[in-house]
Amino acid sequence: MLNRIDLRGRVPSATELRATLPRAEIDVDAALHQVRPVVEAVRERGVEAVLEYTERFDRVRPASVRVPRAEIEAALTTLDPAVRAALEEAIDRARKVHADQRRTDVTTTVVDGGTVTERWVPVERVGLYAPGGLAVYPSSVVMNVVPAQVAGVGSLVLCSPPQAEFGGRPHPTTLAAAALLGVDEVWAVGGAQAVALLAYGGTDTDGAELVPVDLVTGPGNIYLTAAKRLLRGLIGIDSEAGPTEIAILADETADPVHVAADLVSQAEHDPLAASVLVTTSAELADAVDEELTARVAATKHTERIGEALRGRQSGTVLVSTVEDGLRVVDAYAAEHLEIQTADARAVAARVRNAGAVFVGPYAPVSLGDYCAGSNHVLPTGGYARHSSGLSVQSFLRGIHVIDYSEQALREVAGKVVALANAEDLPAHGEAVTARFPGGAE
Ligand code: HSO
Ligand code: ZN
Repeated sequence: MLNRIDLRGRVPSATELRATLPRAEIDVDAALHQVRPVVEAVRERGVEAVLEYTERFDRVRPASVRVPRAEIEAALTTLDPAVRAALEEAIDRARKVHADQRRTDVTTTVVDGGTVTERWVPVERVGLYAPGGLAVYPSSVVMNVVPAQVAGVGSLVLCSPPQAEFGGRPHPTTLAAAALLGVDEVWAVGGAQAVALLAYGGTDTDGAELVPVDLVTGPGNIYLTAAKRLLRGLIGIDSEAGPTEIAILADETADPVHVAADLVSQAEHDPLAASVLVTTSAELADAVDEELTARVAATKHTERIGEALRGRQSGTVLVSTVEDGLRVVDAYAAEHLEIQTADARAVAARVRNAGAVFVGPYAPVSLGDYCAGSNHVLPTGGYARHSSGLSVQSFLRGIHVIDYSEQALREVAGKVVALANAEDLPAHGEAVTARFPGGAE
């Protein structure tokens, strides 16, 4: 089922590997010209334009875009108790992990009387996006809201596309997740319109105001991503999200049933999702292929999973050693990387590039998608080479606070003047010497 690339005997350089390894080609720039008029229209005409595009793209025209608070609360009454318990567990675990990861302010005494403090300050107002589309993503509400709340973000607004079958409101499970998290501002708007509305603000049909946000986070389709790219600067954004990816580094000790089940699980998201197996064992690769055929036929979303697994973005890479496998997965820089080898912990510790690493046979990616406590908004498309997933840090800014006494400045005045003159910026030096009319020394 999976395309095979045989790199046994010779592992190419990282640059060559990047060109060889399977990856979906997502051309965000190509979507920009479709998104630009949408963003412009929302800037000029606000909610009126939002409703026009909602009607066109979501095939529904809600009476208002803001979801009344009572409706958010009401979503809890129809929520399946087992799903409620699971969401609560997911929230608790995510809070526990993210709370431990909040940075604390650090003050460094550089010299007597001279300190620099890094103060971590939360972004004031944040727009979080939870996609609709092929699946419903209440878990993504959790993964966006929890780190923002732990960071101390004062004002949160959630956007999610309206669903025709729910009267133009976001999916009730998405609303229920918002209620459980204490988010009371939800707007039923999706795609590029959502990002534009969050960036520019707007007034709803009933007069409710959407106050513009400072930062937008959360995954979405290519149009949402294009809108984020267009509006970046006016607003901050998290890393751009492409189709989801799983890579598994496995040796002959891996169980082909686990490997196949995990490859299928992420292929379930999208026909463009990538499932990549990197293995030292041709026997395992064969067994996984066989298992995939049976699993894909037996599971619910056969069609899109089959498309994802057969797509050029998915495949099996054969390597001679786990060492070579590590070079391959580092070059690929997967959103999710599972290590299913002997001594998985030691192998995992050597990984350099991945959005998240799942260690050993009992840490499947779907655990991380919901209930590990880790965040599931992760860098895709090789972005793991330079970016991290969503975290408390994504919602904080580090402000350096410089506090020097007269004496501390006096001691270093000559050095500032020397550097200022070296850059031919003498007024910089004069800003220091002006404070010491009798001379600094
Ligand atoms: N695997 C997705 C997250 C997700 N899975 C949400 C299920 N629901 C991207 O990390
Ligand atoms: Zn998933």
